[in-house]
Amino acid sequence: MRKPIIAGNWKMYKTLGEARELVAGLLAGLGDATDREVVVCPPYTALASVGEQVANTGISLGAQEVFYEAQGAFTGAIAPQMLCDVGCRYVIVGHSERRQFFGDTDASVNRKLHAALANGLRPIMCVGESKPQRDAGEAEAIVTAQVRAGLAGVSAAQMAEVVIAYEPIWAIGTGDTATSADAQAMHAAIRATLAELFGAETAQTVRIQYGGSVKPDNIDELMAQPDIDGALVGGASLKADSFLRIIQFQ
Ligand code: G2H
Repeated sequence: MRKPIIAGNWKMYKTLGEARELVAGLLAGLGDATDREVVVCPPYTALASVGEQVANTGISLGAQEVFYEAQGAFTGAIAPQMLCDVGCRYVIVGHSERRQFFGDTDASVNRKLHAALANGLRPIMCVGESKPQRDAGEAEAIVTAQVRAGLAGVSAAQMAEVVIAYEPIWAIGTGDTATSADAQAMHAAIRATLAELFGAETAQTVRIQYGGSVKPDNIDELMAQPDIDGALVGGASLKADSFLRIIQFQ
């Protein structure tokens, strides 16, 4: 009942030409499967171009970040309506790299999530623990607290538009993936938290992606877990062949 969602987070990679080439490769190999959703999240500079390229295809457009104000003197920031204007359907909020390098907090992530929802964008809210936190046995407490804080003030009805991405920080870009059992355990804990917040029925409908060194050779095992509903893919989404293989998980 939860449609799997595979999203590529290109991070700070791809010029316009490179972006067009990658999307052309994806469109050529995508086929017409309708049982899974595919999203690409290029850097801001390529959003409009990729937006035109994927219009009316099986690929949806997402942004990697958004600011919570509608407009104003906020140098360097991008507003939700600007993302809608270039065809975005999704936006990532609270990626650990934004928390680490750009000052995002649970409170700012929550404001961005609300701004996205208010403008018809579907937020992909990232949560995840660091290695020291995991080693200290605090992973579940940290992650579920991030879920509660990031979703503060959101209604059960709005959760139909929200995707959560569990990305253990120690697995990001390192080649270390959480074992599928560890990932499943955290996804189940996140779903239990959603059940507390919004009721069991709503919790069963929310899609929870795994992210952190997802690759063609680990996607099938991850997707076989009952509470893993998709993947947020960084490095392996930068080449058409590897991203297509991930999209075609068994
Ligand atoms: C985690 C992920 C994408 P990677 O940041 O969000 O990146 O797959 O390169 O670990």
